[in-house]
Amino acid sequence: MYILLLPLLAAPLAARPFDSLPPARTRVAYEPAGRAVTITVGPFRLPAMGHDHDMMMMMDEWAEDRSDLVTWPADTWLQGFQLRVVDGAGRELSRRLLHHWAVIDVDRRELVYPVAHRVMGGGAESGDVRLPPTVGVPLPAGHRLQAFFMWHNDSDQDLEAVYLRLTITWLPGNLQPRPAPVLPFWADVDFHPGEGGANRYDVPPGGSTRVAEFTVPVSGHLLVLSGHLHDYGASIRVEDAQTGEILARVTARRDADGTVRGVSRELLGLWGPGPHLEANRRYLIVVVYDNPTRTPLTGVMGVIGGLFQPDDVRAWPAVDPTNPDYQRDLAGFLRASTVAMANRTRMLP
Ligand SMILES: [Cu+2]
Repeated sequence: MYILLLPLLAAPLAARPFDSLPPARTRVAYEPAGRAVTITVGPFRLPAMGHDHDMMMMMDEWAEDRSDLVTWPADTWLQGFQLRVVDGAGRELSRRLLHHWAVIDVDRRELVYPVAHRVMGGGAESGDVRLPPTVGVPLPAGHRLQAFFMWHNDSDQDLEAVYLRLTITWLPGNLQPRPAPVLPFWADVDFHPGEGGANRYDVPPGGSTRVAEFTVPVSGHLLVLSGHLHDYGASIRVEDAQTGEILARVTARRDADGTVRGVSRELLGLWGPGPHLEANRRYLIVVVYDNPTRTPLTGVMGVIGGLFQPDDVRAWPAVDPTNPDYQRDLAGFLRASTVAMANRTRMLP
């Protein structure tokens, strides 16, 4: 019986090696001595997409992969993270294989929106983060984290068995002197909770300036600001809506052909307290794109992200899981990742 079955099973597997990939798994390594937690998700199969960005968008339709929920193991201050893309042998691959990624904390709300807190994340162009030990992101035991990410293999080669490996470093929650609490935040110039991809817009020839208003529910200082822009992006600034005062600005680092290589990281709290945002006051996010081409740029994004130091962290509103935006946002993540995981051209379900 086994003798008969084995060749039958082995033949198609040998002919289609990608199909032999096991489904992506989440592994968590908690290393208290090293004050680190490493989350590994994979394997994923990444077919070559070439340089056709629109093609990726059509095929995957905002498909994001996800990790399982990870329950945080201890009362901590997060200090930083190191993100690596590795192959099955642990060899490092290009970070640019990840178009964007985020880890959400479903048990805390965002600063600007009543949705799950994006506790860390970035785009292909952003780097690792390491905070000075005088500040930390409070993360208590029991908070549930989940990673979501979009792969983008723009090389000419299919990649087999690719893993995302995220190492998070922390300090013990009872550390003295106590670090100042800081929380990552983000704001989107075109925010649509739960509608992945709806935050994209087009830029006509000549360029555009797009504006959105936002408020924060708790006062505090902007310590660090960076952002996410697509090619030909120029800058993003934060303004006081009433006075027009520019509180902060980040700029794109670009190649001569308009390719965005990075967005500046402004250390606003390095030499002073950083700009102060008041609870419930109106602010603007202003996104500037150039477009020297003769056709519209399609599907661009304008997102700021950074670190916020609340005047009183206890005033941070509790997460409200019954809030419709919270639910829409989370449902969007889960829907997008269900699409990704059902894509049989990439991996087995
Ligand atoms: Cu983007």
